[in-house]
Amino acid sequence: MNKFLDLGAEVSAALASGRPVVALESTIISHGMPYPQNVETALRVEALVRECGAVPATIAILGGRLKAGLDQAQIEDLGKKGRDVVKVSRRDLPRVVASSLDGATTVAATMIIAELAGIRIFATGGIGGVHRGAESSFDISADLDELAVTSVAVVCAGAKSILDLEKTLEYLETKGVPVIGYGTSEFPAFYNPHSGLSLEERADEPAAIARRLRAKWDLGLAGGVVIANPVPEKDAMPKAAIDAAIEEALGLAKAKGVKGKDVTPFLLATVKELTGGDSLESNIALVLNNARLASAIAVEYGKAK
Ligand code: PSU
Ligand code: MN
Repeated sequence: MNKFLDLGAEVSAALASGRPVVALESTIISHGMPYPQNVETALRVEALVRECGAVPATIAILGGRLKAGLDQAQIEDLGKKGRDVVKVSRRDLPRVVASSLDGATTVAATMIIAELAGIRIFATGGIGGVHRGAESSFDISADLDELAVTSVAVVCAGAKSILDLEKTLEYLETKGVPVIGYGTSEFPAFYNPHSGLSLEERADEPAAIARRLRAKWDLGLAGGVVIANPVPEKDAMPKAAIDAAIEEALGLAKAKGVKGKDVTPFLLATVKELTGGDSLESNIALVLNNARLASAIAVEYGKAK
């Protein structure tokens, strides 16, 4: 095992005996949702994964140690610190480890640590992507390049339309990353199941997804897979309301000159403010929905050997 990595006791036992494990990220806790809903959601997600027959492994960096499997007090602490914790993507990992800092891991960094731990399935809310205006800003999330090289399947509700979803899909195609719609042939737009962008790959059963993951990795094709799980209609936000909030948030980001790794947290927080509690409710519901699907895939992946 990697010398910087610590597995939680439950995670370690599950991996040793080949039982299903689902990785969970921590930037969604520190930067993605306000306290206390972030902690409540993280704990509900863990409980749901257990109910579904898998072991949750929330991933973060504490005192410079990579952690796969946090306890309740550690999750509570990350949630309370919120944006004071370093948001860690691939390039931040060495600094945070070498300086013994705490870090909340993005999709990219969570994938890296999950792969080091031997965890193949990961549930989150939304992935990063190609930002609108990327043709001049060059702002493309490191999550996409991570998906190209790190062999972990990411279950998400698509991506928020703070991003250019069409370019995001093009980029994933270029990088050889399969995008599988679960029960849909359309890429979901996070708060809403519809983006109007079609997907070539669809699967209607967790077992079918597990077989595709086996096929990819047994072919020696390293890299991730995006499993796009639409938010249930009952939990979706009306497209017009969310689009208006996103436009306003993008305008504010531009006016304030927000740059680099602060762009995504700024947009997420501003959209949340502008839409009140509704978007948070929707966000929580879709994360739970993704945890349920990821658990089912992890169970099937264990059988698909
Ligand atoms: N999108 C969301 N919620 C999130 C994030 C993105 O809807 O919490 C977080 C994830 O941790 C993701 C990161 O990996 O933001 C992407 O940040 P950036 O665009 O700076 O790569
Ligand atoms: Mn960026």
